[in-house]
Amino acid sequence: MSTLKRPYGIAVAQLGPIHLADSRAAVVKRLIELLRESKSRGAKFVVFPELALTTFFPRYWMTEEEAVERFFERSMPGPETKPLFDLAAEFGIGFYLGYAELTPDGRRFNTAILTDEKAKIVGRYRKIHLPGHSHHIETAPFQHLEKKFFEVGNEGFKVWDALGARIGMCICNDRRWAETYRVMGLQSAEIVALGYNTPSWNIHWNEPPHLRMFHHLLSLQGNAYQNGIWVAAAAKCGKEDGFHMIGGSAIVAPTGEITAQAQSEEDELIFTSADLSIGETFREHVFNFAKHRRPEHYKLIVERTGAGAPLGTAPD
Ligand code: CDV
Repeated sequence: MSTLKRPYGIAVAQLGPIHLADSRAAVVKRLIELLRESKSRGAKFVVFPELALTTFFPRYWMTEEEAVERFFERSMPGPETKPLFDLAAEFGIGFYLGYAELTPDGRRFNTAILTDEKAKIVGRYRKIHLPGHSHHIETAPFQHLEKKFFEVGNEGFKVWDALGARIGMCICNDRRWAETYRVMGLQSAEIVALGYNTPSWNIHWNEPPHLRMFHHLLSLQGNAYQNGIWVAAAAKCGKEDGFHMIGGSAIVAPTGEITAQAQSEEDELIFTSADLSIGETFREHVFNFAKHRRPEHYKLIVERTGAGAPLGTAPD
């Protein structure tokens, strides 16, 4: 018998590389394999990566029309993804799945969905912190064209009562911003799910490569602790047609401790039998928001975007 107060099986399904030549059907087969393993481990919820159905295409310069034709989904589920939904419904497992969304009126978002036990889509998140640029950088070894191919998400950071927990979603670069988690923490999030594609080289500055993994884990761990939440983060990683991305998929407890971490840069399932009550303890004590937060002193957070002049004056 479990000694956990609120046991909850969380799986993270890391994906190894998806090459340009790989078909959607082949990728969905891999997702299904990972879903089967999630079932055998006892997961209630499995997290797949950002843009999980294709290669990380924002690295390539192309027109928006070409990108839409090759990499965007017009419906979810679509004919290729339906087998994943069917099996998830049979298993009674919910999932987070990232993909490039084309809306019926032609808008483009970097999106993740949340499904319930019947594989019904109950939540949608459209990426807000879009990194990169929209112009062609001739000198770079690859591009990061999220600002060209996607609009900034227009639905905010939300939390859903689903799958027996309060679940929030964000995508990749969002995980580096404290605001992402706090907005969900203020909606009593218990689990935050996210997928990512993080190139191991930064095309904008000469960042030492080892910092990529350090900052990834630091962001997950610090924000899990400061909000009393479980964070489940799924990478797409390894070398996609020669372009390397970091692995390090992880599940982090509200203590800030890593409870599971991927070892490879291939398809790999990691799992934690989480106790959701650990988060309750943190939210009742050190991070009891209602008791200790002082929003009257946080106004700059919503009034300013970039850093500006200091407010300090000499005391009377
Ligand atoms: N897909 C991403 O959002 N990647 C960014 C890279 C560009 C730094 C990330 O934050 O991992």
